[in-house]
Amino acid sequence: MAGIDYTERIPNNVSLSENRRLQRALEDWQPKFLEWWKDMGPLGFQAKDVYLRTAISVDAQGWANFDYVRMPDYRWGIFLAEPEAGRVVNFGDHKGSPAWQEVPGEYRGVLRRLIVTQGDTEPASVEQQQHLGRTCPSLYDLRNLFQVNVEEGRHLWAMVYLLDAHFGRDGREESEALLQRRSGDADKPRILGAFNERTPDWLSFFMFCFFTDRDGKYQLASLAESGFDPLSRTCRFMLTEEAHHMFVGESGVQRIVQRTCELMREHRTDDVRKHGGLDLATIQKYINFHCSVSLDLFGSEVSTNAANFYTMGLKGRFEETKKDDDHTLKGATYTVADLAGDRIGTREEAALVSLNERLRDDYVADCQRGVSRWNQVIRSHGIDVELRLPHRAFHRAIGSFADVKVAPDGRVLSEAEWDTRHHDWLPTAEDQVFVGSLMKPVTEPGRFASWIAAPPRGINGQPLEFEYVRLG
Ligand code: BYC
Repeated sequence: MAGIDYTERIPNNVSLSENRRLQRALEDWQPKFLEWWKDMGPLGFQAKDVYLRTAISVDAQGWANFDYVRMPDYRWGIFLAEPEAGRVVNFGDHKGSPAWQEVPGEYRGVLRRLIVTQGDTEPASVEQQQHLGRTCPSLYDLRNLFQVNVEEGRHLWAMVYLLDAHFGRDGREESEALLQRRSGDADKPRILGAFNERTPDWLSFFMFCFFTDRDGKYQLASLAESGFDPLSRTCRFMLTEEAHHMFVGESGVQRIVQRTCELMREHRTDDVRKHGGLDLATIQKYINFHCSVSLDLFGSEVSTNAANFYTMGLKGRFEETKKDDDHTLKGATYTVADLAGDRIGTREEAALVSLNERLRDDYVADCQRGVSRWNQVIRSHGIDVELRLPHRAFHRAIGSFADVKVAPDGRVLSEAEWDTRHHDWLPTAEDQVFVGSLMKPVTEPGRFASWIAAPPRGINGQPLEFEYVRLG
């Protein structure tokens, strides 16, 4: 079961050939996906050989195979984690009942919406990153970008499989619509805010992988707890791939910070811009932006949707089964951030409606661990600056703080104060032009752009000079 059948047109470990109807639906969708990939996937590199990993098994050990592949030939397919014998619904009103193998009729609409929302983010991120290959800081980074892109493509396949296998005609229509919406398009935008933002440069890309892919980790982990077993198994396997995306983000920013510190020491100045580096103040502004738009992805602090998803047994908490409580949360409370007059404080709320905020808390703690590792690099250079996560109420568009102006340190501001100060906290047009000016492609094997340090090691034991993408 763990092995993946690559002899079929659509690689899979779900015995697709035994379900002719589903096989036909997916084979009908496959050329449309490839059409979309050709239009919206990485621009200018479709015919190049890229050193990519492909899943060959869903076992924890040895699931990946590395080889040169042209991206349109990547074997996108359908991989579910192994079934767990006797799995039950672990939370909500159906706690203790056998996990569902088919969609419970009464939850069909809600479940479809959750799967479509998850699925929509995957092609969106590929669209957002479409232009980046042209300005890569190294072949190593170029390869990592493409690895992330093909895996987001596979995550789209994962959601399309669920829609086609379990939602009949509606599911097939949703699968088509996933290929029709476009990131940032005024008429047919992607569903969630962060996925309509631009990713114009590599600093944004690394920040996106650190902050926005990490939302992916927490959302997928909550969906992996689902009582709808096919969703749970799909998300469990997706999480193994998501880890690499966050590695790309965290290590990418870390290498930028390292290079910045080296330049600061060498030239005895904070202003490393004139020496071809990214100053820490600019890096902080990008943190503020990407963190705040990613915090929005968790939804409102108080949400009846979230309570319903939980009570229905469709979306759990992060590490639900490791928690030691009644897993129904009836009568329980949780502390949520709250605006009281001109200050931000906290208040107790029913735990069920606070589930988005709870997941956001888990997420913020995880982000903080990464930022602390960046700060260790700064400290190791003897530099007295700390990067910080902005306050959770800063620059929010969703939830309790959408209508207030708040500084990164959590102070509530007047509109006038915000107007005069926000340029200090968020990337300005000028900052973006400067960052853009550094984005010159570096494509000689083993070389890296002026603004980013080399990584400590290559991919899959290969040296840094390895030709990760064959451009010749
Ligand atoms: N932008 O009660 P509310 C990933 C809507 S990332 C626009 O506040 P709820 C990845 C909401 O849809 C993970 N709209 O929130 C990363 C609702 O609309 P309706 C993606 C938003 O429903 C990088 C209304 O506001 N996965 O995988 O509790 C690269 C009120 O909703 C936003 C998921 O998100 C927003 N930011 O929670 C590639 C998991 N926030 O229904 C991939 C599935 C809220 O009134 N989704 N709204 O029309 C969910 O669990 C939930 O839909 C959300 C929102 C957590 C997103």
